[in-house]
Amino acid sequence: MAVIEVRVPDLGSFKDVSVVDVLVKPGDTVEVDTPLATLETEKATVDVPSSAAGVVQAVHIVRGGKLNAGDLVATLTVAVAVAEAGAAMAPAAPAPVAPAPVARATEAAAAPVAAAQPDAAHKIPGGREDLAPIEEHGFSRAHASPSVRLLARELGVDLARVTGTGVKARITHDDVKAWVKRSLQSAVPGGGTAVGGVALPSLPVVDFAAFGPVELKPLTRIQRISGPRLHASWVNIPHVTQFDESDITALEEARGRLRQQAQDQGIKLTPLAFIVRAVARALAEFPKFAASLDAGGQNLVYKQYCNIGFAADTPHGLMVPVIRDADRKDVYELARSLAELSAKARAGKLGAADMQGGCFTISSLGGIGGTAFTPIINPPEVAILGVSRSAMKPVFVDGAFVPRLMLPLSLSYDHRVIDGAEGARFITFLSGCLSDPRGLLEAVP
Ligand code: CAO
Repeated sequence: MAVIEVRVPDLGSFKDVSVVDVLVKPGDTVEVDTPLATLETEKATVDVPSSAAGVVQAVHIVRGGKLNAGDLVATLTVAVAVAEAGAAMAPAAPAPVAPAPVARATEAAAAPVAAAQPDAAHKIPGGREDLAPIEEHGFSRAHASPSVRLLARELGVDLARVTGTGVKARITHDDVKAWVKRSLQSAVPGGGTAVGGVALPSLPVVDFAAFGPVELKPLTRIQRISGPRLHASWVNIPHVTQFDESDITALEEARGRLRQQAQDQGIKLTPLAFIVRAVARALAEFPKFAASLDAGGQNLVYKQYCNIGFAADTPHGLMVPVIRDADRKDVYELARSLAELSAKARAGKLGAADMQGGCFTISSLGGIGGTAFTPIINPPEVAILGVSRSAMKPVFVDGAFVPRLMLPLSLSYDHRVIDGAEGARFITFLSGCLSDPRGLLEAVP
């Protein structure tokens, strides 16, 4: 028996190359060309193949370390004849970077198949290929050339999951591309499609019962319908949320004066009626916020009507009834519509027509609490206003702090349609409308 050294082969112009994986440990039996380690240059990953068959005596590198051509990778105990044959190749003349990561054919053929059975956490219903993070050990053992490895890294494909169709099951460029194509074409959980041509990674499946007793309760029917819609909005629309605070001290004084009078007519005049009125005015000033993208995403559809939806919290789940022609209603009529539609929503009596045709949505959590939130746009609309609970705050006015009632506003908009400056202008205008109740109390022409 003799001991031979396996060193880093010629790396061309690359220096300080990273060790991304160490594939053997002392005691392992290796054959000629068994990969001992995987190195990653700026351009490709390459395996350091064993120059002889034998048993690994010691490994001299660590994962994450840096290596240069000629550095010692491992020492092997080999039969004397092998040592003599291999001596010419050892340290003085390192094996050429035979670029090829020369995994044994049998092993390489088996690896992708075994790895192609991901664990439960990576399995997605519907047979979608999962863009799970690359698992380096399996990746480095896959039978593929450096250029295929580079392509796979660029596309985020774990080669261990790809079945090779080349000679001796070698993974080809086309195999990687076909895998990505399958991944993009297949459906995502919940029955949707891959988003914007990109399949979403899956979330881990957790066995909660392993940590204690649990109880299973189904989502409500409305949650099952609205969940995928909210998800689609969240992942399809680039949301920006713009915050502001409106001084509604004067508005609340006016509302206080009118409240009893409204109540006598059976109307509950909450701040929301004024907010709907102010939003209708802001939409008239900034019609883009009531527009929608057409199906091709190349044109904006401007609407000649102003229907405003509002989120209603009901025992069955979140519903969004729509107030038709909100711009043609005064605050009393708006308050009446709000009350009627929310009662209908809570009784589960809204028809489809009550929830269609909205141009813009308001989600008011002001009756409950909170200081701000980031509402999710209700497609095909392009903006939504979140309203939080008003609070007395010290505001610096004319050289002194004075107590003012401030209403927090959160405007989310679709950044494909609305620029940040427009978002800021809209919310500033809206905030100004709410600060001056005279405009909101005017009779509607
Ligand atoms: N700041 C302070 N107080 C407020 C307020 C605000 N921004 N908005 C409402 N209030 C007050 C009201 O004046 C009322 O007080 P009084 O009973 O003393 O008069 C109280 O809060 C309750 O108001 P309300 O909820 O009955 O009426 P509303 O017009 O404000 O809201 C509705 C109606 C249907 C929007 C509301 O009941 C609701 O369902 N809100 C939840 C919406 C929701 O879930 N959004 C989240 C969607 S995303 O998951």
